[in-house]
Amino acid sequence: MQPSIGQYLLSRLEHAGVRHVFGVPGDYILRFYHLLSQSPLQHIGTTREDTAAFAADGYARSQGLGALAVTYGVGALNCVNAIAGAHAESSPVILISGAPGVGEQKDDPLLHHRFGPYRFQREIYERITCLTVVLDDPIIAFRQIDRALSAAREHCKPVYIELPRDRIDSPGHPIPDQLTSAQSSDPGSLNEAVAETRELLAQSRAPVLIAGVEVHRRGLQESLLSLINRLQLPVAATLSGKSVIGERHPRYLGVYEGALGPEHTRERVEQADLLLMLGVTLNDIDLGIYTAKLDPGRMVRASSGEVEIHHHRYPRVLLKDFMSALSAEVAIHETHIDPEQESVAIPPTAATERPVTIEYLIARLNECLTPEMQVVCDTGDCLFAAIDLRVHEKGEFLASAFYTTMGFAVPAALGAQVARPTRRVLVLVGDGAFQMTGTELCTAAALGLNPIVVVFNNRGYSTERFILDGPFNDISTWQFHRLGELFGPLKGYEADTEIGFDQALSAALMASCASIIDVRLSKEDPSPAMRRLAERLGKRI
Ligand SMILES: Cc1ncc(C[n+]2csc(CCOP(=O)(O)OP(=O)(O)O)c2C)c(N)n1
Ligand SMILES: [Mg+2]
Repeated sequence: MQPSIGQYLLSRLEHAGVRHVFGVPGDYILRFYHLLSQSPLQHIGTTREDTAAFAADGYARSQGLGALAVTYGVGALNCVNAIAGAHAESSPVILISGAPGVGEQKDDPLLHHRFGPYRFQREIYERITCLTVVLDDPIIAFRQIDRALSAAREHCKPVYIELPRDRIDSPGHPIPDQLTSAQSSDPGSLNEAVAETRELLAQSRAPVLIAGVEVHRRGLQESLLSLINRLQLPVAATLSGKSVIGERHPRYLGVYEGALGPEHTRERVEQADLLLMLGVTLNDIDLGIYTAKLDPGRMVRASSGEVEIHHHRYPRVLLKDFMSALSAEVAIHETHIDPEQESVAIPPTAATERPVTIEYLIARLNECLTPEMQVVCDTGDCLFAAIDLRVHEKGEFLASAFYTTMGFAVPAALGAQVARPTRRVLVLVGDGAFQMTGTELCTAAALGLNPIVVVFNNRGYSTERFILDGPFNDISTWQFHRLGELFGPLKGYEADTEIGFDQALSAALMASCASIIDVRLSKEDPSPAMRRLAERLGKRI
């Protein structure tokens, strides 16, 4: 017997490596949830749909593809911000939305959750996904599912699958695979781009490689490492690409973010006579609000299917092909061997009874990070402070570093840890961002996961305060350390002093359950990058 459309969708998700589906049920998607409960996939219930989408995004960034299932209108529209973020940040999330049945829609009735013509929801998602499909025709539904899943993977973008409820149990029709073959490089273009880059590298006396977020999304970290080892180049990362290379690698220079990033990284990058930029997106955050001084005349930039060298372009060159061809063809160039140890040593930090500061907090976290830990960071000063965090070789740093939506970290950490339960997750989040989506910590606690949530509590929206202050930046005070009383197995700590923070962090590291540390920071204690950012943005608005 042919599988139903719902069964086929679940089996293709499983085949693509998806083991969990996040979301909140509703009557338009309930039949799909029933099938889900009978399948090998596990449903992870969340408190809201946007957190389900952030969790699926964290899951996708950790293991290649993430999925959520929600109801029509109220559920799907709740996900718009998070899916737009996945689109902006290139994360392959499969959004499955239930819908009124094809038969129910026939006379255009006013069914609950309707907010306009039934096609509107799909039209909204057409703008923020790489493909939308409505599975209303059993003849082509299986092919539509195959196309959607492969588009998400190929473009590293979210896709939207609408499932009318009277089609969930309809048998579909297997159609011979007619998928268009995956994108490929143009051999002539690739060869010329590699040859010119090789030539430039041979002439260069002080080249620097900048690695960006696309290297992570395309799973090219190993290829990057072999290229660096072969070329012996010093390497910086952009903020959105942070941790594409282990941040304790001897050739790592740190995060380059123009005038906002560390000075020693800025100097090395801006004094380079050749910049090899791989998978870098030129957004305002990564360019340090356009304080970056990157001369196109010294640049080779490979990303988004093309290579740009100085002021000319080689079209149809995929990043992965360019990196492997370069690695295979380039000779190790002696002048690139830099005897100086690039990585910044992390001095041990002695605790005192002084009030805890962001600088202290980051220094201490640097000492405690292990290769098994990954860091998930929210938007706010924690993101800028994290520039100085050094994630280990196999660790990872996940953040909404370009789209910069608040509320990303706690749910994305849930998704990341569900995807890789052996990794301990350290969550960095501001008090304001925690108030948006921190409720999802109850889901992590209930699942027996053990994230350590560090709340940068500066009593309000400090990022905004530093740009333009007013009473609108104040928020209500929460007793973060008491959330365990509500959320179940969750240990809470408060820390005002350096010693207090050390004790809380040690206890959290020892605990087998989830922990939250409420770190009371002064309102006047911005990270160095935040101070520089606020100066820039303050002038603009
Ligand atoms: C969803 C969303 N709403 C609003 C903003 C604008 N915004 C950027 S940072 C910020 C303040 C964040 O406050 P908090 O989480 O406490 O971090 P802090 O800036 O205090 O370190 C705001 C409101 C945003 N980035 N995302
Ligand atoms: Mg705050």
